[in-house]
Amino acid sequence: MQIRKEKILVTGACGQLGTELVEELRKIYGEVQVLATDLIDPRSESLKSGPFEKINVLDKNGLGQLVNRFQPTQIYHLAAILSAAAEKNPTLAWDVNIAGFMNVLDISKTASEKVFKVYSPSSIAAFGPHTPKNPTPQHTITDPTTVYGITKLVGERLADYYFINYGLDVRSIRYPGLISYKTPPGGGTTDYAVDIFYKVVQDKSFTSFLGPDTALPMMYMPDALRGTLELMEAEASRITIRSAYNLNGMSFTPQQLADEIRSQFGDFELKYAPDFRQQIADSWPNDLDDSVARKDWGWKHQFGLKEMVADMLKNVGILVG
Ligand code: NAD
Ligand code: AKB
Repeated sequence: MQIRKEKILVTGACGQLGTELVEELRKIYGEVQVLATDLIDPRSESLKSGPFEKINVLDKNGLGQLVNRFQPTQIYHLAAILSAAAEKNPTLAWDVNIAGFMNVLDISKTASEKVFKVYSPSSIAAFGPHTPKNPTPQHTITDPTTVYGITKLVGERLADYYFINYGLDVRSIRYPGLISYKTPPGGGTTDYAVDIFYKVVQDKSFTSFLGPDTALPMMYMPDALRGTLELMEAEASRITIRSAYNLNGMSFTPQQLADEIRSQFGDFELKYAPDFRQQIADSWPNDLDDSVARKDWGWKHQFGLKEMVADMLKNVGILVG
């Protein structure tokens, strides 16, 4: 059997997920094999360690030319506008999240050299107030009330459509809120669970924009990276879901997170000032049933709340001195 040498193009590479995913992909496939792209200049040194191109995913001609020039075998499409930012500019969110994804799908299906796999994440935001919350099944009611969630649901349907109608090997995960320390989150509703670590370590004080009892599904970045790579490496015959897989990590409320941080770090001032993001969080699941991902390609998370808090405190402590 001939082994294909993978070449990977990543859109939205400067974001919270992209920065770390590019690092992992370059470790596996080699630095020059992974082309990182974004609308903005790279912020981290690791992104500058290999090829980088500035590209707007809405520029279909420019993106098409880049794909024909670089000839990726896989595209990781991460460019997006997240939930809270999307509520402030729904038109932009629709354009980037839907038209941008359509551009990637169309270019992948017509590229001069074959694009074998496309990855484009979905989110717990694809669910809505009538979705069973605890846990949320793989197949269930999806009635998102945010523009971000609507675009994620449409993206799921498009992924399935391109697989069925054009045989494009599209794969996706409904990520919970991602918690990490290397790159700040990009304007989501789950961002509080990252911000709290910086505020506690720097100021010993944190004000949560979600109320104390708001339970949301969350995942530590190392699990998200591993899950993404495992899904992309799985045999195509094992992938039964082309829209997006539920993937569970942990579930906690701001109060539970604060209690765990207190037990490991010490006391700090905690206040609550819920804002418009409370309504968004209230429409999302509390916890996910990820049994289909476990059965299909062997997914299993490693980080629970305690382990995640210990690692975040250690690394944020180092970063802020
Ligand atoms: P982010 O906001 O941190 O990064 C998105 C990147 O896309 C940014 O660097 C931005 O500059 C870029 N971008 C925006 N518009 C663009 C355009 N027109 N052309 C090119 N680039 C553009 O987001 P993230 O957290 O890294 O999310 C990556 C993907 O994962 C998204 O699809 C998001 O919906 C999904 N996701 C993330 C989370 C999370 O908690 N971070 C959870 C669920 C799903
Ligand atoms: C957001 O809060 O918008 C993201 C997500 C869960 O999709 N973190």
